[in-house]
Amino acid sequence: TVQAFSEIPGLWKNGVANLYSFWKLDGFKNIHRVMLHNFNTFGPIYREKIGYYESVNIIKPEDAAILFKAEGHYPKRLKVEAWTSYRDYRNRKYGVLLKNGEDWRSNRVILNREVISPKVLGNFVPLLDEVGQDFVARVNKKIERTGQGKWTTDLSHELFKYALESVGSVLYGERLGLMLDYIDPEAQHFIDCISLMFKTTSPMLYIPPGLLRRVGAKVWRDHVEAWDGIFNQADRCIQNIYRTMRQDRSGTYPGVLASLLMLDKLSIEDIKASITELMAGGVDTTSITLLWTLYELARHPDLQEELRGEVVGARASSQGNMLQMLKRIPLVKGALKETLRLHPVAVSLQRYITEDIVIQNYHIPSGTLVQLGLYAMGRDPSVFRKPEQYLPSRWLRTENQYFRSLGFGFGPRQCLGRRIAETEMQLFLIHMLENFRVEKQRQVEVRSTFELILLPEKPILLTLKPL
Ligand code: HEM
Ligand code: 2DC
Repeated sequence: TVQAFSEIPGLWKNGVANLYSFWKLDGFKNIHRVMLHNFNTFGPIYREKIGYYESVNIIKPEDAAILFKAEGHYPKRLKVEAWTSYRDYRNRKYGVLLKNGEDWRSNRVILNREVISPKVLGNFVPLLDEVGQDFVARVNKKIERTGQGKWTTDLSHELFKYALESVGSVLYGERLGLMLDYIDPEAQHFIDCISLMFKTTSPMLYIPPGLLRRVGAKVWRDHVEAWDGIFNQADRCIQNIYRTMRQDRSGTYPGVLASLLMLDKLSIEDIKASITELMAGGVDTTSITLLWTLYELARHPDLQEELRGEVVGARASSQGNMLQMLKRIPLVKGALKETLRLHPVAVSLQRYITEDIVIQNYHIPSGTLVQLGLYAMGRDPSVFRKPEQYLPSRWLRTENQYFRSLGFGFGPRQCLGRRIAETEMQLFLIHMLENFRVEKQRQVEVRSTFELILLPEKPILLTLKPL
């Protein structure tokens, strides 16, 4: 017989007390390890209440399948109140990231066609490939300048620029110029604002932003400043395209923004809101995933050679056709999935379920917030054998992948930037593997820290050498 909702193990009776012990454990920065610990204590399902937010947590792929079957027509994630509070405060529209219900769906359907449908890949690839080539040229220049035939650095700053240049080129159909020596200080400010925005969001997951605003707390003020910087820069880019739209550039792909404006199916305000979200969502996510991937390849030199072999072979057999080449690099794609397994951007996926479900023999009523612990699942030995090992081959066709590859979320509410992210990251690895060997000094393992997204807790130093 099915057990009652109230029988689910966990600490969910006293939100304030739990918030206190969470804070004492430094849980704000360790949410991923706290979740892992909770699964070890309570088993594959537990209930929790921290501050004002209550959820049921699950970890198994089979249970994820049940969760996503109950997400309904308008899937809804945990509401990040810091983000909605800012928009309300400044009277700015929600884009797809924050919309819900029919308003979300109607916007999302139109955006899907321009941003994630397979037909747009052909438009994105040449743009993203050019950015990849420019990154290689930039690294070569840096190596030359050291006079040592190699370059040792914390690549994160370069990767942020690469990511912004990439997403900018597909959104606006033109280059921002971030692969040059002297970059627009406003673009650098935009990058800094995104990091600050994420960092100031995490405490507000547990302490209501409305309260912090009333007491004039610094996190709230910093958060507003960060979003202001993000919106100002995005507005400048959008205005720039809007002004030059009439210029005849027949034949060339004009970018996502111009395509949406010409399509004329969304209001300009809706377009602006979602383009801003895409631009802001496209920086830290892919750059950090690429940094972790280079880190893993540096730790596994033999694997790095194997991937290089695959890339060289794919280049030869596709004769300069990049779309073809992208179909011939299964191990590179496996490496990216493996990175997201061990170092996911999102600690969890969440949905408010729209029907009653049974998970691990417990009844869960419709309306409950259910979280899949993505970080914990990636490290669960009953889901991935030898989970501590970085093995891209576990993602080859022959392996069981049922509800295991969820780094970008699932279903109609999955990551809208997924195609851009995947293509941009694959092209990056192709170019890097074709041109450089990546090495690192011996050092203890780098762990993750939670700043809304998971980030390396300390700088990762890598050495790049020309082949
Ligand atoms: C949503 C992951 C890159 C824009 C999401 C979600 C995840 C995610 C897990 C929530 C999905 C769900 O609830 O099912 C990632 C990862 C990335 C990445 C791992 C790179 C490695 C990007 C990029 C962009 C972007 C490059 C923009 C170009 C968005 C947007 C949403 C979203 C707009 C909200 C979609 C909606 O609510 O309809 N992402 N993302 N992401 N992501 Fe990404
Ligand atoms: C953070 O408990 C932990 O892709 C919370 O590109 C639950 C939660 C809710 C929403 C998640 C968030 C977590 C992590 C960051 C995500 C976000 C949804 C979208 C966002 C996964 C897991 C991200 C990084 C977007 C950001 C776009 C943007 C304009 C800021």
